[in-house]
Amino acid sequence: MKIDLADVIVTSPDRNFVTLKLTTSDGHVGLGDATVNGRELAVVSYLSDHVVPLLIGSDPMRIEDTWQFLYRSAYWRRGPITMAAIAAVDMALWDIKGKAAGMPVYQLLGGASRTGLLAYGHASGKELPELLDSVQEHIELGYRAIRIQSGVPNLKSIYGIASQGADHGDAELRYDHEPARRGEKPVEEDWDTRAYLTHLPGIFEAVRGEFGATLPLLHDAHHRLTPIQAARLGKDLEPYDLFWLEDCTPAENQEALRLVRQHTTTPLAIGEVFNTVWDFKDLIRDQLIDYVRGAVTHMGGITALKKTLEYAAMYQVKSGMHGPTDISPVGMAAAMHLGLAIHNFGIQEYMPHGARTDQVFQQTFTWREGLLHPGDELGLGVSLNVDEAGRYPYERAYLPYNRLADGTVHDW
Ligand code: CS2
Ligand code: MG
Repeated sequence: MKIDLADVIVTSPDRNFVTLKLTTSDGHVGLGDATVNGRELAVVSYLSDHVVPLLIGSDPMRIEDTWQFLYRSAYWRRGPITMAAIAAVDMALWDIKGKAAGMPVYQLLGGASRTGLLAYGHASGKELPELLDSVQEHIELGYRAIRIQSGVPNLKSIYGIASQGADHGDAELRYDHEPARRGEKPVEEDWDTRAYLTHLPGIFEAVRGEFGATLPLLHDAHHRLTPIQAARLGKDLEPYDLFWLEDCTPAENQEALRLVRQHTTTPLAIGEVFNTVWDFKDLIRDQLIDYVRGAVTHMGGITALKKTLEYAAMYQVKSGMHGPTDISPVGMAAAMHLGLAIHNFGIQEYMPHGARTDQVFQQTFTWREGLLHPGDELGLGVSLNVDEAGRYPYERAYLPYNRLADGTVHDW
């Protein structure tokens, strides 16, 4: 069996997606997600101009060798664009191998270690009443764990608030699901750490008051705090027993989490912007985090994330794979297959995709009683309707960025 065709398909049903479609001499088709939000075309070029010529005529069954070849022969390693390109090839090869072997990918990865994947949903509100309604709504949708994002007084726009879509002139848009704005320039937002740190503990007190002590609650600080501010927030939230506090501080400097860990027992999740095991190495070895947020699409594929999670298992650190709508249905399927097979599964992020996206990508996963399951179709279990994809050409879009009151650029 040889790879005969390699197509890089860009479509923008509800948002931009980049998908690699490999076709073999035996007629097997493999799909891989290569979507990097706001920088999609960079991966398209990396794949089309540099990787595709290397795949044609190669043996699709050699997944590990192909991974090592693409990672080492490039000479220039790591980074979001390179690792998303390698991830797409890797996912497509696992998809092909599952179809050739006549089984779903999770069976190739060692079989199911659980009946389904606990997943969390995204409740949010500019004000408390809206937030409490959103929590109730997600409980009724079957979520057994819920992320809490709240507006902050005097801040116009903040990450993670669904209803802010209307403020950006698109009432249909769930801003927490899709923060990237179509347009020629990124949207500027405002940020004030003191206002946020003062406001958030009261929000969790109210949510616990309303929904009790046992509902698993998560929060995403979205990289905006210094290590000592993150330490303070973690401590202030301890009484509300969070499932996790996510991306509490930018973690290029992995040492930063040591200061946070010294001051709080609130569980910490990090890594959605990471691309290799090296970004996690010290954080895992020194027990500075509890959940690995890496996504299959951004961590170099199933092959690489599986190794990172096996390393994490040695330190009892669990998976918490990134699963926003900018991870395509193919990337989500890959996350579910890996999550079903590994032992140290923690939780899966789950943001349902839009109706147009569901027309372009036919998926077979199930959502039942708060658990996801990838389904038992062969391979990854996702197919791409190329004609439907062709109806939605790429549209430039950017993630917002932050400026402080004095005009300083700040982490978004
Ligand atoms: C977020 C994402 O889901 C999350 O945890 O951090 O929504 C993130 O903002 C987007 O994926 C960026 O593209
Ligand atoms: Mg996040």
